[in-house]
Amino acid sequence: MKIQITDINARQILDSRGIPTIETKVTLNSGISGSAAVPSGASTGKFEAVELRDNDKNNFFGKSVYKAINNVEKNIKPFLIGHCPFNQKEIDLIMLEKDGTKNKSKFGANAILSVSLACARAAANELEIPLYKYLGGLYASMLPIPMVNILNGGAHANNKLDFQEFMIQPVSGCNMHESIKMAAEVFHELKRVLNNSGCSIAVGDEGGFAPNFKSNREALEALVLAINNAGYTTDEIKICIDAAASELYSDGKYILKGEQKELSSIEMISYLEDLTEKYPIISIEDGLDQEDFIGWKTLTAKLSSKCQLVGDDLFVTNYNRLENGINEKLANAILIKPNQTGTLSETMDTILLAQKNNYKTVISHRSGETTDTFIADLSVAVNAGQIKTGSMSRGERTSKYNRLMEIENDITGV
Ligand code: 2PG
Ligand code: MG
Repeated sequence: MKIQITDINARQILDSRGIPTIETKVTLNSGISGSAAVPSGASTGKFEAVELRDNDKNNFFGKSVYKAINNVEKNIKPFLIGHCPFNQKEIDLIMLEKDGTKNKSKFGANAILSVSLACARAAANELEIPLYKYLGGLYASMLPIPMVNILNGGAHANNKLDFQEFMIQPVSGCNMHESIKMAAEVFHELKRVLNNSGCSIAVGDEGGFAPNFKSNREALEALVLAINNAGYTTDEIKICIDAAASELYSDGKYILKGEQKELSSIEMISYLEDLTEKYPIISIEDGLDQEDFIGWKTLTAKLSSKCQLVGDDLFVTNYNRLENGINEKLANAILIKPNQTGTLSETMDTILLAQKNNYKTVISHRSGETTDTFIADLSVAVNAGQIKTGSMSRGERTSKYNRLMEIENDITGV
């Protein structure tokens, strides 16, 4: 029997912030199906593919996604019925052609991605193999090192912390189970540190604590203390930050409100350099604004030998933007978020381009997530090396860690 797509259905669900998003189910003629739900960002890059919302003020303050759902069922489904789910590229291409825009604004990247990912899931289910094996084949074997975001600031919390994410990376963890154990222990130790100093232990959007620290340094001090209190050294567990600097940039200045600083691009670079000298920071994401290309060039020239410099808003998982970054020597790593580009095929192409050019790849969640674990499988499928998927709390974050441990068991046969 030739396997074909026979039905595609989409529905509106809620993401982890209580905002509507889209979940799509692709059904095959065998009766097998696959579903996927799409996440949503808060600190979105200017050049991301368009997330289509209804803008109807009477419906979830304009955030409902019925237009995207309608596009899946009326404008995408008719062209995919009868197609083979194993031809991922062909399926994605059909959607791109029918949408016809550069930024997927006609159908919405949320609509298109939900079909793209659900199609891959249906295909894996049809073959009765795990998603990571379907996507990555025989060579999909490397579990990523997690970057665990245990202190939230910026657009992800209502505190005064300027930087968005303070993450720990258990670099000495010899496998996923151990890395998760190490990170979880530091997370709990940080809770104790905060409690003891009378700080709030409420969590932000990505499950990290969101105390009212006034400076980035205060946050970094707390992380080092928690790492040590948990019985680890800063050689075993390192720190990664996401400055999300596009959010701080205004009229050519980086505004650090909490620290009452206004920095030029060069001053911001010195500020970051100074932090890397004082703290065990091994990775800085979006240290500068998405269009501060001259700054990025200088930052990369200065810091790339000792620090991973990750482009998130800078590259938005976009092949052309990454290609330009490689040519211009901007950053040395890329954050990969499938919903920034809108199809699985384009996500894979961007990852391959990065890997061919020795740019490190970090597969990433969004701040508005669902319990969908697609990115966990993707990170193993492409041997990404690293994953960023939030803290050791909140189900939409831990679902990915739990899936990674399941994959590890599957690979090692334990
Ligand atoms: C980021 C992401 C995920 P958002 O900036 O890296 O942590 O945040 O989804 O809000 O863009
Ligand atoms: Mg980021």
